[in-house]
Amino acid sequence: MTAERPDFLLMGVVNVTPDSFSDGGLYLDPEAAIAHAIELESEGAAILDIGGESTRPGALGVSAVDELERVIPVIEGLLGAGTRARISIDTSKCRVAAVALDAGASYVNDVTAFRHNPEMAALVAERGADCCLMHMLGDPRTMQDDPRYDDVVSEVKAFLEERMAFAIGQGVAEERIMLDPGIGFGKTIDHNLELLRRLGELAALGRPVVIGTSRKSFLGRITGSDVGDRVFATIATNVLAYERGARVFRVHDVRPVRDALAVTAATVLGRWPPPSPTTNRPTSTTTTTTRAAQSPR
Ligand code: HH2
Repeated sequence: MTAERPDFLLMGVVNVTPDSFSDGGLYLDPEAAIAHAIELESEGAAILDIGGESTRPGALGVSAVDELERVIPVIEGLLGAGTRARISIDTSKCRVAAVALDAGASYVNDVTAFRHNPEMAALVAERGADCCLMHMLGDPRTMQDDPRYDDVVSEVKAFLEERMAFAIGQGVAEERIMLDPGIGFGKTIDHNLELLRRLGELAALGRPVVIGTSRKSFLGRITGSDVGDRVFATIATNVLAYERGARVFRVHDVRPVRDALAVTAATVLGRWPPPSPTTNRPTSTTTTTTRAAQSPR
């Protein structure tokens, strides 16, 4: 046994929204969101992804003021509680990202890859923040209306290359960039499966690949499982994604995915690190059963 750290990171999802597809309304109260985030950190989340706007298909936009009212108390509360996890702000608005970075976030997760607010790239560069650039076809209102590609993997890869070049052109250091194929964002079930199957082609871009399959509707379509009962399917996709080169896993159910990936990584690498002190606190393995939102992803 060696004392090496795991070579993957878990990004715990903290949705401070009334309408997220799997946990909408559960963590709208800042105290509930902070407690949930602390729980996710204790289960092994190295990054806490705080979002104040749902991107589920058909979601209506939220103003920057409303988004800030939701996320800033949570970021401040977490830092006040002494979190050691990195705080990610899940937003496509430059203003929200700027205030979140001021409040102590150090990672910007933009599902529009700096297309919604191109000036966000310069902000990320100036602050020396890390960022995740994600692929989406269209926007959340329309993205699931008959999405089409000639070759989904090549097109997503070309998009991510172009967005990475844009970010670098705006001064973002290449080593600050992570890339995400955007599972469920303008993709059919077959598109999602092909992206997972050929994820190695995206990992070949040389930047850490982030993958977000957690509880998404294609898993429900394949298994018949309700949104609160998709942790097993989520694990299958994350294990496959790790094996194909993904290294950051955006999940709602941190503990079960952490255990699955620890064993996967140990098998692939032929060595196994012991759990770090922040990740070995015993917690319930029961996954949260949540109400299904109106629009499945
Ligand atoms: N998926 C969601 C939101 N943000 N960010 C990245 N980088 N990758 C993803 O796959 C991704 C993401 C959607 O999940 P969730 O936040 O649970 O739902 P909602 O958008 O309804 O709040």
